[in-house]
Amino acid sequence: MTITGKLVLRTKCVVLGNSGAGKSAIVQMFHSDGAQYPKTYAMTIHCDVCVKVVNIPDTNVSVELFIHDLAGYDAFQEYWPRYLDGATSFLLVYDVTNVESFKATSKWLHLVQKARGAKDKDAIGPGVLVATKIDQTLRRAITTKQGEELAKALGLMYFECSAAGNTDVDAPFYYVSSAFYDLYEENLKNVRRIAGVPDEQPATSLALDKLKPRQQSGDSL
Ligand SMILES: Nc1nc2c(ncn2[C@@H]2O[C@H](COP(=O)(O)OP(=O)(O)OP(=O)(O)O)[C@@H](O)[C@H]2O)c(=O)[nH]1
Ligand SMILES: [Mg+2]
Repeated sequence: MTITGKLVLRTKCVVLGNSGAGKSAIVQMFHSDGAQYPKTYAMTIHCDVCVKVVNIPDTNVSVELFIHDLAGYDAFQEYWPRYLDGATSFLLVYDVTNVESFKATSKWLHLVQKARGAKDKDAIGPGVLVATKIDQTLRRAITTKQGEELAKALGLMYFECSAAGNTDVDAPFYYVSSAFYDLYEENLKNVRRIAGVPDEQPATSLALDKLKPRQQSGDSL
């Protein structure tokens, strides 16, 4: 596809999972390029929002991630649907040292599906399962294999990271950005097919051509 200028795509990316799972730590490390690790726990109240731009390699496309770091504490559950409303991508986080957070992932995925009114998981936009705190090797209760199996069952890509160790925190965000771009391209292709627009021609220019009044034969310019 030929695009002149820069194309910016925007996605509301919700980060969700049990309280204390490590969501804010991941978000803050990603947002600050590894500079800000919250050593002391500060519970998220309602939802924290930040924006980060991810450039898609070898394209002139960037994805603006509007990251919504959702409070996992139960007291906020009546607000979860509101913050999930309009989400088009998500990171579902659990703590590898905490079995409860691992077990709760299906509940969280169900909430995403409900908020999107989606009957099947493919309709809810790109999402990933993120196992965090892998630096806690001695306290680890959930293995990589268990995580991978869960991800497969939920139909999500699996990532492992440690915010404390600044290990692989960016990867799930990059994946979601790239998958969101792929989804955009796929949808654009479908629109082109329906509109009968050849792939090499910019869709916008053709749409404008079609809007021009047709010349009647014999009309002078
Ligand atoms: N060892 C270790 N500790 C971590 C890691 N990530 C977060 N923590 C700690 O885990 C605690 C909870 O982290 P948060 O990121 O605040 O958890 P949260 O999921 O945002 O929790 P809520 O805001 O209550 O939903 C904090 O004390 C962090 O310092 C990690 O990768 N390794
Ligand atoms: Mg938090």
